[in-house]
Amino acid sequence: MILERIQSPGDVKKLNDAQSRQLCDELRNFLIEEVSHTGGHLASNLGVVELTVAIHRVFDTQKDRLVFDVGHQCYVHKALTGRRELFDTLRQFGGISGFPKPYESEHDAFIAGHASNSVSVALSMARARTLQHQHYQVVALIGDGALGGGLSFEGLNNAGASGEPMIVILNDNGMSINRNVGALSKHLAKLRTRPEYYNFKKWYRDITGTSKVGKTIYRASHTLKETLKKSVVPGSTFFEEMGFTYMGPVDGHDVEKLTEMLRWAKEMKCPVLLHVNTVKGKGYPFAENNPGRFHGVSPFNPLTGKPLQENKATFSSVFGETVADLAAGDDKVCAITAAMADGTGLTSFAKLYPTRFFDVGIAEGHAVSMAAGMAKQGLHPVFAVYSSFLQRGYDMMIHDVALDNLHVVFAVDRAGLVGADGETHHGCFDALYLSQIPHITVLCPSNFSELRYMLRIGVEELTGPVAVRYPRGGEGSYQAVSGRADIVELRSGNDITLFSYGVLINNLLDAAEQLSQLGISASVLKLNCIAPLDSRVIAESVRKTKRLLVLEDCMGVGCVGQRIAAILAQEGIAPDRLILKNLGTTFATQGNVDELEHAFGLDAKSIVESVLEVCHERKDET
Ligand SMILES: Cc1ncc(C[n+]2csc(CCOP(=O)(O)OP(=O)(O)O)c2C)c(N)n1
Repeated sequence: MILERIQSPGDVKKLNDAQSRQLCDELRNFLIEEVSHTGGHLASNLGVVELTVAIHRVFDTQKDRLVFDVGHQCYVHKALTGRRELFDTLRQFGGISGFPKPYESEHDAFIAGHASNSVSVALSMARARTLQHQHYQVVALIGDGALGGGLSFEGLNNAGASGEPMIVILNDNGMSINRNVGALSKHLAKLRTRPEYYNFKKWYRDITGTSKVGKTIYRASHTLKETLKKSVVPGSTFFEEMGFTYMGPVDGHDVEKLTEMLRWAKEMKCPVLLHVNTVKGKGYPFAENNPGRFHGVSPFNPLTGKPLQENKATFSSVFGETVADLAAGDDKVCAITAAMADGTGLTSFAKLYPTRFFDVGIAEGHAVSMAAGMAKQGLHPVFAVYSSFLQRGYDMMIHDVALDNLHVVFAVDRAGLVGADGETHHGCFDALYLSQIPHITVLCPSNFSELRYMLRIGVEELTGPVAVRYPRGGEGSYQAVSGRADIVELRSGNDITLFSYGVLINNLLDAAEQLSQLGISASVLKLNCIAPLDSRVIAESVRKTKRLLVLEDCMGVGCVGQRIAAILAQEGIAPDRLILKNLGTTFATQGNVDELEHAFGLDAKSIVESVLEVCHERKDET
């Protein structure tokens, strides 16, 4: 086994072509085996095996900077940079991350998780290198899906004009999570079938020779070369128009060819774009045939490709069914996704109502502005988006939607802790940032029935911007639909008021039950709407219990608990004891949600402990 002997990228550099090919085969088996246990981004990683090996043959990632876009395709890189033996901890609590993390290894040049920033980051690193008179290469590795995001265009626009030496490797598999969309993706599809421009250039360089005279002719005859090129490879690429030297397209599963191309690109002293054609899921038939399903997988049987656990209903699937039902009754209802049709549950809507379904690509800001225009012209747009990615559309929410009080419904999926994807993917900001927006209504269903109910109210009855926020995965044991009230009392008590929203209400109810067995009677309040905030019921309860605990899985500063505390203080009814349980000021890491809730003291057991502490305090005082 060659893979077992690879301790660092230096060992990869020692391999010849045949050994490199063998290493790629071994890496594929390794990925399938490991990810079948841990879950993770399998298809994207299978697609970049040869590319990553070639990168490590040519570059020194300790010194050179390799910037991953999204970063979900970094597994091979991790396996080759000293972390192979940690793969059984991949995406687990305390284990290695499924995304690049500079704190994990000096080979991880930059944080990644959200798409389309790699060109900007690589350009900035190239600028830093030049300004500091240093010598290293900067490489951005970006997929065709991420390339369609607006931020990529800003990066290309700036980089192409800068003339700064850097390499953008475009990993073009024709896929985002689902089939890629947009005009650029059509342009790439055309380029994919073109003969390689690189071959022509190489031939041209070969005939001009490597001698001093030949090199001079080569440099001096640039115009002739360009004319000749156009006669061999007709039409210019988008990238050349943007100021890049375009190379490719090259077969992304030919490790020798890739190595050669990268060596060539490394010699250039300008922005270079290397276009690489890959197959998402390469080498594992189940993933090749269904790359969307194997984009991000839960543990599966490697022999059958089937998940180890049956797919159960989730908030996303319930959202998908409900929005399709709403569309059946109202032909103005449109659904928008930013490249997340499967993840947000919109697949069946897309099939049922293709003319009212819009996948805009990885372009959350654009999706929000587009929804605003639709609402202005009388449609009923619903933008389904993960909480953490909606961060990209925040200004558009304020400027394009809220200022004119437009009726756009935001279906904010993955609100709260998401689990194994970790820091970059937790939806731990939306409860704060959504609540800041004037005119907005933010609804928080605690179970599937409430999601159905609130979505219908949000689309059919409310006006202005509406966000319905719900978590990843399934519901808990709280099953009732608490109705139209902003706040409902689920349990009455005298010793403390416990208060939360969304699925966390289950932890409060569990805690209240355990507390009652310990002789403490807790009042449990459930907030259906966190903006605007109706504090009357809370104030009443706090007057009685004098103690308040607010449970949330979002950041601490500006959380609902802080807002309530401020309102109560203004009204002169501050509780004797206030316990705010939330994520505080740190980024929550990866892990399953139970582990993370426990780590942050958000689980029933931790709530009981905190309550016992303050209740005993008062007994001690009396
Ligand atoms: C801003 C943002 N929106 C959405 C996502 C979710 N997402 C993760 S990977 C991905 C598809 C990326 O496609 P591509 O760049 O072509 O990479 P591939 O997986 O095909 O290699 C999407 C939409 C994200 N990470 N960031």
